[in-house]
Amino acid sequence: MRYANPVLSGFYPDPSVCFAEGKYYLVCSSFQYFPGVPLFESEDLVNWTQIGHVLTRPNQVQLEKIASSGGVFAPTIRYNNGRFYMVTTNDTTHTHFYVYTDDIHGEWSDPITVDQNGIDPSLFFEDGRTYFMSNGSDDEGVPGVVQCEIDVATGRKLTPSRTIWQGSGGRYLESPHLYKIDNYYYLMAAEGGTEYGHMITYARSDSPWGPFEGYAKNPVLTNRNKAPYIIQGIGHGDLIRDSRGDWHILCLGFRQIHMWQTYHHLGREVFLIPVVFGEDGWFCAGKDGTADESYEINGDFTQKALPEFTFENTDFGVHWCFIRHPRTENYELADGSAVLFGTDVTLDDVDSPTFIGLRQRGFDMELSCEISLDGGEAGVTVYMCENEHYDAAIRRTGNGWEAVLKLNIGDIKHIQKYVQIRSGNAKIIIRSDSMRYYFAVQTNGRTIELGDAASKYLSTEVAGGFTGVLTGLYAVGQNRAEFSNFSCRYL
Ligand code: 6LW
Repeated sequence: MRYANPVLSGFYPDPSVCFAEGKYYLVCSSFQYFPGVPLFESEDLVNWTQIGHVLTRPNQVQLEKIASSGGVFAPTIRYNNGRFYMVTTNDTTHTHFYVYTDDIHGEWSDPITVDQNGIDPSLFFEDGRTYFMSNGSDDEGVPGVVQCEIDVATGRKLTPSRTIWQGSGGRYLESPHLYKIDNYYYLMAAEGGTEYGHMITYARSDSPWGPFEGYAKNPVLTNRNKAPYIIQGIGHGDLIRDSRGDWHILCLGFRQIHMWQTYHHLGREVFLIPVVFGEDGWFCAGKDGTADESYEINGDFTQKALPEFTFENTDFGVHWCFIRHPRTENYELADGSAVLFGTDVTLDDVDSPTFIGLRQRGFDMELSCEISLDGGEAGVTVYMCENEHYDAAIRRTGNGWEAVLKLNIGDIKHIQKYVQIRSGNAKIIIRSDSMRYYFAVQTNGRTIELGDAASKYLSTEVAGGFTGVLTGLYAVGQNRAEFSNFSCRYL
């Protein structure tokens, strides 16, 4: 079967995967968004269905007024003795913590913290022992991949934290994962930073404590010299064996908006790359150590296209998310409609505006939604963060109603167009391709073009940070906004 990358499109960075009870489970970073840590299930590593989130209760993660791209960094998911573990870092509070569940479709535990520095924690279980590793520096101050043994019931350290590998020389040694495969312990990590120089490297040893011998041809996977090519930034991955015995890396990467335009706004997405072990026990990845758009995988199944996203076929508790902890009294989310009550908190604030969003899943999108509003402002935003977002909205004015397109690009806050309309009832329409967004409003039987704007100003290269664009419904002002007939399709 031939599949196309990314296998999970849109802002789902830092993938980690495990196999349990006949299925694969995948988690991703979520930063300031709530619920935290999206959780996916798959039977074939190619088709991923979101089954919920790991951090569903505010007491599991502190997100109050945290900076965008702070909060929940790269998670790792592992399965041991009938129990799933998800370990991550709240980068804002500099805390590593893990939660666990015995029912992947149920609730997860309260957090258990581990006192080691750095980011990107991972767990490795063997013979009743639990190894905890992250990047950072050890108790002696030596930087690298740092490891200790913990009591998994309490998170208490049983050994000092020791640096076990310092990578192949690239900057930002991150995302370490330890595996036992046949006779060796393999330590796989990312280097180069989550940018155009990103890469995956690895080493092996006959002990989980090292010494580790680096793979002679590191990096084992990178697109840093693959150009011109749309897929860039390949790195931060997890190794997984499928049920047929074939090996793969699930890793992040991103897609530039154009071959010659080094911008990406959809965030870091998930790529599936084949891995082959040689006789000597060293493995290689991709065709030539790079990530391509399409590969063959063994198995008799098909890769499903993205569905149309509507209120009927999405679940507010599974697919949608809030910015930081929502004030739940401001939402009435039912099948078929979403009622949002606005507050004085706006999309420009480092706070929790009334907003529900879905990740933008592809470049070529057609989105529409009807709004019925009694005052203030409500609309649809393509939202990268509080500094970079484009809002197509309707709002009450002193003497009536208007439709408006607002472009927010860093310090530049620009009203592209405003047009008087007759009532607070209108349909917002947003179309996009990789380079631009196009905005329109339909009301009283006429369609009014509000204008268009470049996607690159919502990109990571402009906005900074680690997230990607969400399409969000929002309300601002002391108002009631009813959203209905939501549809979002990818062409
Ligand atoms: C993550 C680090 C990284 O913790 O980006 O791609 C950081 N790599 O490993 C935030 O996603």
